[in-house]
Amino acid sequence: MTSFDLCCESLDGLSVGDAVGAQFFVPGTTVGHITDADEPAGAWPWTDDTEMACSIVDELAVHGRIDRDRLAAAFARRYEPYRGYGGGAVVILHQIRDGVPWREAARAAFDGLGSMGNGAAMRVAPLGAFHSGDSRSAALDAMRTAEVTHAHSEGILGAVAVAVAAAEAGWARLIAAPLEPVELLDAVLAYQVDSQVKSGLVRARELIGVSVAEAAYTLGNGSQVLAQDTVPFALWAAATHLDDYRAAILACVEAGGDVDTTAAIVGGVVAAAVGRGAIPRDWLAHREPLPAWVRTAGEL
Ligand code: 8NA
Ligand code: MG
Ligand code: MG
Ligand code: MG
Repeated sequence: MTSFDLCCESLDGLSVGDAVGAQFFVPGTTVGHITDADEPAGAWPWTDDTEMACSIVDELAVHGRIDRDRLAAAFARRYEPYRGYGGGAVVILHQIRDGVPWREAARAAFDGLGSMGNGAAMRVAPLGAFHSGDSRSAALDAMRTAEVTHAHSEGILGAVAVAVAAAEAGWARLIAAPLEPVELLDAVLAYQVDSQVKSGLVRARELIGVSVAEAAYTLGNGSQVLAQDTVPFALWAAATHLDDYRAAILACVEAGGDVDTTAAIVGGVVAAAVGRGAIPRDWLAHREPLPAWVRTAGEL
C-alpha cells in the first residue's frame, strides 16, 4: 500500500462522513439519531468539506507536495456556492478568484483576526494519511494547507491536530499495531502550542471512556463552527472509535452540531486506520460520486 493509497482511503472516509453528516445537519439541534430505516434514499451530497479535501488530494496526486499558491488557486477555481461554505471562506475565495493574493485575503478576514473556523481542519485528514508515520511532515504540510484561508492560529492548529491524528492512524494500520486513545491524543498534543484547541485536546484526553453526550457537552460539538469547539470532540470520537468506522460516525450524529464537519474529520482519520473496506458499503454507495477532476489512487 502506498502513501497515496492511504490518502485516498482517508478521502473516502472523509467524504462519506461529510455526506452522512450533511443528512443530519440541522442548525440549532443538539442530538440526532440514525437507524438503518432512517437512511435517506438516493445520492447523499457532500459539502465544502469534501470539495476542499479533493483539491488537497489532487495537489498530492499531481505534485506530491503542497504549494500554497497553487492550492489557493485550486480552492478558488473549484468553489461551488451551493456546497455550504462558511461566510468568511466565501469572501476569501472570491477575493482570490479576483486576483487578491491569498495571504492578504486570509489576513483581512474577520476584521484582521483571520479565520478560526473549523474549515482548515475539516479538509486535511487525507493529507495526514499521505504522511502516515511522519507526523512532523503532516504537521508542516497541514500548516501550509491551512494558511491559505485560515490566518488565525486556532484555525491552523486545528488542522495540524487532525493531520497528525491521521498520520498516526495510518501508521498504526501500516504496522498492524493497535493505537490506544490516549496514545493517539498524546501524539497529537506533541504538535500543539498553547491555544484553545490544545486546551480542548487536553480535556479530550481526560474524557476517554465517558459517553458521547458528556464528551460533546464538555468539548463542544462544532455548533460554533470554530476549530476549538470542533477538533477536540472530533479527535475524541476518532480516538475512542478508531477500529469502528460506523460507530465513529454515529457518535458524531449523536453529538449533533456541525455534524458534516465532525463526521468528515472523524471519517478521514478512522478510515486511515481501518481502510475503505470498513466503511459501510451502503453508505459508500449512497455518497455522491467524488468530482470527476480529482485524481485518486485507482486512476493514477
Ligand atoms: P469561515 O472562515 O467562514 O469560518 C466559519 C465561521 O466561524 C464563520 O462564519 C464565523 O461565524 C466563525 N469565525 C471564524 N473566524 C472567526 C473570528 N476570527 N471571529 C469570530 N468568528 C469567527 O469558514 P470555514 O471554512 O472555517 O468554515 C467551515 C464550516 O463551514 C464547516 O462547518 C462547513 O461545513 C461550513 N458550514 C456549513 C454549514 C451548512 O449549513 N452546511 C453551516 C456552517 C458552516
Ligand atoms: Mg460542510
Ligand atoms: Mg460543517
Ligand atoms: Mg476522478
